[in-house]
Amino acid sequence: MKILVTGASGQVGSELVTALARKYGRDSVLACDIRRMPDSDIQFEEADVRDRDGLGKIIRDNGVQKIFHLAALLSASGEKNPTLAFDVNLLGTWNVLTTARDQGVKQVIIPSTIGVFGPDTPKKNVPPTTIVRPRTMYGITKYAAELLGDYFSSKFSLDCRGLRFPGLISYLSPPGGGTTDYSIEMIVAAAHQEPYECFLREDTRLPMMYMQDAISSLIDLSEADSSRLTRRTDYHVSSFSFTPKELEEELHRHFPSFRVTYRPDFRQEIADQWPESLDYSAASADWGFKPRFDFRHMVSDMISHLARPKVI
Ligand code: AKB
Repeated sequence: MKILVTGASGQVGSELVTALARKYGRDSVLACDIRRMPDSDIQFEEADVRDRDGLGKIIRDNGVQKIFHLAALLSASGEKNPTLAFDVNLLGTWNVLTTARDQGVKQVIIPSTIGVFGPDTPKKNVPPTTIVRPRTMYGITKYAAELLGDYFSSKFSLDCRGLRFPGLISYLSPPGGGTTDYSIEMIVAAAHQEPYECFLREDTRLPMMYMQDAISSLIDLSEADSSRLTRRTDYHVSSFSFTPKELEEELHRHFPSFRVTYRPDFRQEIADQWPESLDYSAASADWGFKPRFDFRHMVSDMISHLARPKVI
């Protein structure tokens, strides 16, 4: 089976491609993105999801049967360039779904995000079915992508599945253009023994997850027995929630001289619309979702991969 990953050079894509190659064999994976993946020996095709013909050719020529559609602009980039976010996130998803339908692809997995929530959404332990009125271009396009996935599943029997990710924390590939990116930047700064200026207020509590758990959740959802699924494109997954101040304090345990200053910018308004925590019981009940990393374990694992030896 050939598995296509769009957005393969991004923060999630680059790690998903490696995990899929390990699980199903290198020849089963085809990576595509607008920019080449650094240091990878996985088959790669340069592709822009806005180009339906180019995408169609890649899917046809390679006999693709499953797609992980990760290409997307994140929340902060989406507010800076709403037209590009609309084109990549929404038209790109339309192109992937229509091409998948027309070429008999078996399954499409589309990650979504807590960005679909808006200021009217309850804040704590939010279940998948709740008030969803996003006010960012990222949220609007990702929510529409969830609905398109539902539509293609029921109308054309295309097996579309998806989950709403919280902020994702990882050390291998840098994130780009997200609101939860502060968490990675803060850990990297501490590990490199540099001060950090945080672009969110110190009391902004958001749900988060370590990348290893995010990658497992994508693969587990894709492999789950369809007869057990009670939802399609909006399973919640999450591991823990914390504020910038709590992360700073945890980092102090490892680096007592670490200093953070707070200077909220336009991303504060985005974060203020998102919930503090998610109810992921449907994912646990339907396909056994269970995160392995808690907050402390995530921080110490990040540091073990990032810390530079101290120069004396
Ligand atoms: C972002 O901050 O935009 C993303 C997300 C929560 O989807 N990390």
